Amino acid sequence: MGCKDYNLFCCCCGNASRSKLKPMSILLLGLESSGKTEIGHLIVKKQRQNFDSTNGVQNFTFNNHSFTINITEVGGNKEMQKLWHHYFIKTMAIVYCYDMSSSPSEMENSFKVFNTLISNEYVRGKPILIVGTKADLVTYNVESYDIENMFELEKLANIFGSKLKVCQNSSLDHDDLSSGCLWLEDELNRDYKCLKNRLKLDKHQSSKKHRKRLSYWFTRKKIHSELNSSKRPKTAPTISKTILLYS
Ligand SMILES: Nc1nc2c(ncn2[C@@H]2O[C@H](COP(=O)(O)OP(=O)(O)OP(=O)(O)O)[C@@H](O)[C@H]2O)c(=O)[nH]1
Ligand SMILES: [Mg+2]
Repeated sequence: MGCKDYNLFCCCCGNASRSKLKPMSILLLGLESSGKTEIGHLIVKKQRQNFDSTNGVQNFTFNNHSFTINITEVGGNKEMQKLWHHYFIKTMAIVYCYDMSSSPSEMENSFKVFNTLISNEYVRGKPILIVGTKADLVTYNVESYDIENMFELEKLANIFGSKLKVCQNSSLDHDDLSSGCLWLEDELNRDYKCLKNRLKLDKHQSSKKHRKRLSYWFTRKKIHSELNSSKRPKTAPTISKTILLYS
């Protein structure tokens, strides 16, 4: 299915009306300067105009015969990384970029961040495409399976129930990125209904948690004001015990 072009999703197979297109959301993450914006432009086949670092969020939208694909890149600097988790709940899949030309310690850091990402409750079980970028700047030969072995990616995928694929991209050759994208397309097509239901369930769970936190906070506030308003006997339970009894 799909063409052998480097588009994430084939755009040559039909002209379904926009209203019938199903939404598909993908999150594009990676450390600062790992090549996310470059990959976003390659996927949607757009010429990059701006080479600034992404200090915020950037969207790439693309339609194929049955889906409208919304790729959201969130900046990779330390401050932006703190915001990544806000986007997990709405995403069906992740494209994670790491810079193949970076030093071993930077690479290690990149996969440390990846470990935290894949273990998040709203990411577990979702398909992830890992893209090694800037392969043209690497002088030695590194294969995707070297990265899989080095960072024990298969083990991680099994623990957290996510399907993983590693591919590489260079400014000169996009074939491997293309096959990675076709893999992701297949995964999303196959599991579309499940992923849709998963997003609904996660949204429901998260608002339930939020309501619980709010009600706990209000109870605490109410009890505190009641307790502070009257003189308490020495034998009365401590404030924290009283809150526990009430909540
Ligand atoms: N040689 C080479 N340079 C690349 C490649 N991919 C990205 N770059 C360059 O690396 C720099 C950083 O790439 P970006 O795509 O902006 O990185 P980013 O991950 O979006 O960075 P932030 O938005 O700051 O988190 C840019 O100057 C790109 O032109 C590549 O495959 N080869
Ligand atoms: Mg960017």
